[in-house]
Amino acid sequence: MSIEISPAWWTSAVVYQIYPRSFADSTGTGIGDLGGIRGKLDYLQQLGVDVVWLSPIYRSPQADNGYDISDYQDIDPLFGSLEEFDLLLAEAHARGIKIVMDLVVNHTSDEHAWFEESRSSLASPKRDWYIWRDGDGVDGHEPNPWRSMFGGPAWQLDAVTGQYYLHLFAAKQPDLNWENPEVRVAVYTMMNWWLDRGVDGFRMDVINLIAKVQSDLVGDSPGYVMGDQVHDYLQEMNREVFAGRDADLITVGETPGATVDDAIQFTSSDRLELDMVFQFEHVGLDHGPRTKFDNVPLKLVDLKRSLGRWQSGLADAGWNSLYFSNHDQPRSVSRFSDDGEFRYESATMLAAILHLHRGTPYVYQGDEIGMTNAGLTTIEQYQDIESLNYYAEEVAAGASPAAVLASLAFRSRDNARTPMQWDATPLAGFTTGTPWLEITPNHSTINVATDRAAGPRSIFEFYRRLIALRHESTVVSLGVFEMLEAEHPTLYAFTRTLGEETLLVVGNFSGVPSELPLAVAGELVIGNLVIGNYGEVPDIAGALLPWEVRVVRLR
Ligand code: TEU
Repeated sequence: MSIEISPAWWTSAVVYQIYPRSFADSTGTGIGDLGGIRGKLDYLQQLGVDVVWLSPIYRSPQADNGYDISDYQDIDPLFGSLEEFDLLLAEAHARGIKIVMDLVVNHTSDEHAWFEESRSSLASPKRDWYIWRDGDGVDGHEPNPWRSMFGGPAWQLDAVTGQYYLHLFAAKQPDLNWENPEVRVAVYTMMNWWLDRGVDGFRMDVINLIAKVQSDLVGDSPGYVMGDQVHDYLQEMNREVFAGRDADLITVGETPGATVDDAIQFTSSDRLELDMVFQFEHVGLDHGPRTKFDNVPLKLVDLKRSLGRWQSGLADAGWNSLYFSNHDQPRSVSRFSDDGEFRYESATMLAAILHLHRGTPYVYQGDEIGMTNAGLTTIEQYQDIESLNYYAEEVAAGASPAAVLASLAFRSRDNARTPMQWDATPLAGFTTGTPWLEITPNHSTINVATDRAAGPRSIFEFYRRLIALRHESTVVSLGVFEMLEAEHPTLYAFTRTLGEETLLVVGNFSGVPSELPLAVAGELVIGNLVIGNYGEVPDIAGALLPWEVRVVRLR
């Protein structure tokens, strides 16, 4: 007798990421807030998303826009209060939208009470909650040569005790010591507190970095930090936090550097760790060898090879999360396609390609109206700590400011963090105050109101249809993925098959018509159009038009 196991709900769900400080400001501070989000719940319901992931809203000195938390069990006054959060949760739930919190537990803020206690003396009961070492007496005296992801050494000398603490990110983000069971209990207790309050899951910031390779913490080994204990910790977390209520939750781990094999371990359902992870391979393909700011052109065959490997690697063994953008990445329409003449076609083609892979798609706020990179030209316009540190380091090392600014204009995280463009009015309907980061001037034409009035050329409407398609169609949520034409330089083509049903998806990653290989062309003629960004095209067999995408049902 075979037992039917029904697929997890998040296989047919779509997640929408909100970067709260840039979404909607209800108080005129120039910074988005919870009231602003509440005011846009109808908008999100119209789009049809199932889950909203909120980037951090906890109390924080905001050294890294909230990814530096000083109190895990409070809301930063910039964004509102716990009472307001409860309202948001209730109003989202009433619309069938789940709320996922960002869980940042690789590190805290240096202003968290735990760290203040830890740094106070060698004998502090919380000394061992963070990672303290003596200097090694050579070079810069840091315990080892690890570099912070935001530039400079990953170790900060603390005058109080003369020891160094580890910070993989900014000096204001000291790393917690997960080896210490008290730390783990404190984190699990906090997570349970949020779940008891009604939240529906967690997006876990750099969760693969919590387990340091202890032998690397001394000496000068290159030390990429993903110790095997990470799996023990996540299984323990699962037992202590998710057990008994995991069927309704969603957990996604952010795992820079994770391989397909790592991801299988994190997401295979029998291991009881995470539902899915954000892998980074495909968003590193256009990085130069030295830093992510060395921009190299992306080859479509590389993107297909990478995403194709993840599709086949996790097919029966795990689950993918699907993303082209988030608050750390450039805007996808500017990065991968044409954000000018063919912006509508580009944005919708990218969306269709992404959403029709097997996995859970993530929509980053503004992508659903085709928002573009920011176009910043002076360093004074930037706010992001990573961008500012990079600029200072490079210019100090002799680079030309103009060249560094050109790299930032393409790659900086601020490209995705500009305020949401709601309408064409001077402050884009985002705020009545002074926006914390400049509003992109193109908001006069690229905004929600204009897009939604665009009838058949509304990007929002295209997203809405893609999301609805995932809800209605099990071939979209569960179908087997097969890449076609892997070596074709401009076409991205694949099928999804479940039982008797097959969908064919073909996108043109170029601004000129792409001739179709015969096999694909023949199939396109036979199939019925499910969704496309040029409407019903008469010349369906010949070529794909610039940035065109067609999805057809073959059987
Ligand atoms: O990001 C971790 C990460 O590895 C990168 O994406 C990082 O943001 C950076 O771009 C490296 O060049 C997470 C958060 O998403 C990010 O916003 C935080 O700054 C970071 O962790 C620290 O919490």
